[in-house]
Amino acid sequence: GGTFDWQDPFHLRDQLKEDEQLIQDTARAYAQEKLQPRVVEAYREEKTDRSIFNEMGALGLLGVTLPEDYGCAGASYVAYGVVAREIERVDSGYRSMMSVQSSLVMYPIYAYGSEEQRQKFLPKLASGEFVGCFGLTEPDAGSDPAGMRTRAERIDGGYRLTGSKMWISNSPIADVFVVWAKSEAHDGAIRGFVLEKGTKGLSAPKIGGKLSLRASITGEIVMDRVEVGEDALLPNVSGLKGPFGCLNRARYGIAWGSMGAAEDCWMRARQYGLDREQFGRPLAQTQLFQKKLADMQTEITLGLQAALRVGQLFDAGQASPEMISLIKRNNCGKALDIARQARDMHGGNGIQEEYHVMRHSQNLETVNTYEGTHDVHALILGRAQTGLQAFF
Ligand code: TGC
Ligand code: FAD
Repeated sequence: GGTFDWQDPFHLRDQLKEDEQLIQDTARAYAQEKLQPRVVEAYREEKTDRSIFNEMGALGLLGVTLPEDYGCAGASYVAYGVVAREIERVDSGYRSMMSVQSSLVMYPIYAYGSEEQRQKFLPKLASGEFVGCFGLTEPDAGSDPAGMRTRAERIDGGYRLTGSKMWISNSPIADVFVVWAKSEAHDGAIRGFVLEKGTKGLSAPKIGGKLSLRASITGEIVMDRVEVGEDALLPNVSGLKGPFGCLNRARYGIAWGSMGAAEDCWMRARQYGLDREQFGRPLAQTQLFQKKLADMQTEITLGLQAALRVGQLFDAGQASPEMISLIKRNNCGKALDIARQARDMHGGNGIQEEYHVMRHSQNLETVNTYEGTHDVHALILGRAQTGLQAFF
């Protein structure tokens, strides 16, 4: 007969390869020892610590799937997933910082960029010397990025970009901006451009007042006739499949990461139930409490196993966007439910910062919305099984 480990019912750890286990250990130790002690204050004060990029870079956690030629670890997509899980166990905002840099900035420069662009940007993004951001969403184009207004006009020797991007993770502290625009020189096709901080007309004001993801800075990207050379264009992709190719990777990582946040809530709710007595017994000795713990354990176990399966298919070159929509949607939705339950199970203490569960719950509201909302992923899955487009 098999043994039952209540924390890891399907022995997920044993399903990882040895190097993936080592990367998990590195990420876990870093997250618990270096990120956990500062998250409460960072969240309360809405402060993003720039040095986190340098720290993650030094450990090889940025762009972990990209080749060693560019200063990266050359690891698997499964390894990328476990890194996301360990970082987000502390805070979704910290995972956001990592996943934007890795999947939305380094990946497109690697996959769609010229060799010069790769050499110029990737090693510095890998080490954390540069911070990157990804501008797709606009004030009037969120779920429907095809409706973007940002445009690139042809000028002598390059392009002039005009438009604004909204809700951009890392933008106020970014050195490198991967932005998507409709390019007049390419029949209006959506093309990617790599902009650099300090270019005339480029600014990135912070968006304040967020009640979610407060440890991760978010801003706009304003492009007021920003002039760049031909070398700013990402030469090797055209159309929405450019940004979507990046989103596939980030969404996949979020499917793992959201489970990390859920696990933290589950573990904390269990411990709280063991420690807290009401009516002469631990809360954990009541049927309702145990049912909630069983539901959490079940959803997390299934969600992680599904993420691992898609990761293995990713590494075999066989993952499809619909598989990723399925796990992004399910795992974010389930993680949000679990965090809200864990908050409830803590009673009044659950609203306090030192118990962490309400911060996770607030964060997961964003995670459920960005990278394609819960409902947008339902429509992607609905289209795939009916052949009918229900977006409009
Ligand atoms: P549609 O007609 O479906 O497709 C247009 C073209 O794109 C191709 N494509 C994909 N390619 C690769 N991977 C995918 N997942 C793809 N999905 C579509 C498609 O083949 C087609 O190519 P072509 O060559 O035939 O032109 O496009 P649509 O306009 O109908 O799109 C519909 C919809 C709703 C699915 C899509 O627009 C969507 O996913 N909307 C959600 C937008 C979104 O996810 N935004 C994310 C912004 S970035 C972000 O949130 C970062 S937060 C990260 C953090 O901080 O951690
Ligand atoms: P909308 O598209 O206006 O959606 C509003 C509601 O309408 C949702 O419930 C949605 O599901 C629903 N809806 C939309 N269309 C349909 C439909 N056809 N049928 C039924 N319901 C529909 N973007 C970037 O480009 N880069 C980033 O780094 C980035 N970081 C972010 C960080 C944070 C903290 C946040 C909050 C967002 C970030 N985003 C980023 C933007 C994010 O991707 C968008 O918020 C998201 O795609 C949703 O777009 P929207 O906010 O315009 O909502």
